[in-house]
Amino acid sequence: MAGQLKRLSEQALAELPAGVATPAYRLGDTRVGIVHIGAGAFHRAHQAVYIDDLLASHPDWAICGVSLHSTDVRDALRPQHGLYSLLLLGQQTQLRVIGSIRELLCARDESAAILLRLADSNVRLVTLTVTEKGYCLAGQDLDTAHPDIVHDLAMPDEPRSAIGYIVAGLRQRRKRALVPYTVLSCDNLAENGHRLRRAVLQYARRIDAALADWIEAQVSFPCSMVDSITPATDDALRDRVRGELGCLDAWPIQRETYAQWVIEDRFCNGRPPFELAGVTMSHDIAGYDRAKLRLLNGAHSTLAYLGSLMKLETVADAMNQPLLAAFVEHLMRESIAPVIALPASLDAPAYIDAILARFRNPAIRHRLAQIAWDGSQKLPVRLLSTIADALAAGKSVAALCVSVAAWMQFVRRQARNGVALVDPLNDALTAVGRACNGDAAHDVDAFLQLDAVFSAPLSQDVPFIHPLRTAYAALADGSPASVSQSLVAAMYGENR
Ligand code: CS2
Repeated sequence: MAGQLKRLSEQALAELPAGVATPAYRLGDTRVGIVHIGAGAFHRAHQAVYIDDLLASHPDWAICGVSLHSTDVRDALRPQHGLYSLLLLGQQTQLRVIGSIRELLCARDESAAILLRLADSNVRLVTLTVTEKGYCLAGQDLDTAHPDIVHDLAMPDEPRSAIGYIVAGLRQRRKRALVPYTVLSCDNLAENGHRLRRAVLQYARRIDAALADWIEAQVSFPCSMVDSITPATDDALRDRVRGELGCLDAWPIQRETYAQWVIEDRFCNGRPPFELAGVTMSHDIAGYDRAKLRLLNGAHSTLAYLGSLMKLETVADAMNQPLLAAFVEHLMRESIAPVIALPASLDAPAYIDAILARFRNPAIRHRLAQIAWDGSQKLPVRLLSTIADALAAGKSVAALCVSVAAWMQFVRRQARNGVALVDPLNDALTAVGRACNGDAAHDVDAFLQLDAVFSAPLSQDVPFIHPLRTAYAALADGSPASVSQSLVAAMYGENR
């Protein structure tokens, strides 16, 4: 029974069942060299695992995991000495205990300790997974009206935002004549390093122009591409891990076996030997980034909205619907791959095959509702940029418009049912959703007014608006029958 089980801890490691992989190093032999902002499940399932692979031979790169808002991760993992279990789901499953997060801090009540860490000369790298909205951007620029940015500009020594912390740390290092740290975005955003650099510089310039000049000259912000499907923790996982571990882990996580990390090799203060852990170091990651965001994530969001309209629960459920599976395959092969610039070395058909197989992974229950979160932030990078490229190339956007229209119908349905969206634009989206009356021209135009999602010229582009209205009308009430009809129409229309 749970009540009688010991908690996962450093002492418990020696007693774990033989099949459970444990850290290949003594926790006490490592030293914090990385501060990671946003210690959520994705970080723990991805970057922290690569670092876990390195610590036995390179103990100076352990992680201090920072949460900006919630104390949950810290409170769950601190009593476990930062240890947590990761269930890898593939043809065979593997349970592994990860030890690379050696310190956990929460900004809510440990701000001073975080700032101290950022000023620690042993820390040479700051990494981030704060999701699209954590960058506080309006378009390409820093959103200076964002409440956290307004707060941080007024009180730069007591920051709330990731940008505020990065700059507060760099400010202290400059004052103490320390070498700055590299700032590495690990978020699923196109050109993540460039965006982050721009936001940091715009913020720093408002505080201290000389500081901004120093950051501009001294700090590197490499881009990176991250990939691994990581379904949220659920009770089934907790139960399974408890059974296999024989002790209690307050927050186990899970992911598919597959993982990829491509990092631009531009570091201003040394770096872990990432290659040894299977990371691809590159000087041009834009192509990899585009392939991943536009193909995998574009298809994922498409399945999330169409599948939710059809009242399906998981990605695998959606892939079990032959028409839906055929549609996302068509979308990737015919509508996305031909219009985006992919890396020369990438075998696009094989990459798409692999994505389809990953979506079908029967070992994973990846809820569509989780992928549907934050649509207003995801749509521009995952789908709208491809639509802009297709239009520029004079190609049909009919199938891509089905994906966008499905999001609109999803928003409309949630608003009608009084269900709040997990989305920073929830209020604006719900207002638009409530004002929809089912007339495609009226409803689509109302959505297109949302500048934060649809910027000009796309929002005024007739070759986009016309098929979008058609797709929206075809999805009608979002019933499985109307969804199926609209998929057939879009595929047929594109093949003509
Ligand atoms: C998903 C991603 O939730 C989502 O929006 O599309 O988290 C996806 O699983 C990862 O990007 C895969 O690397």
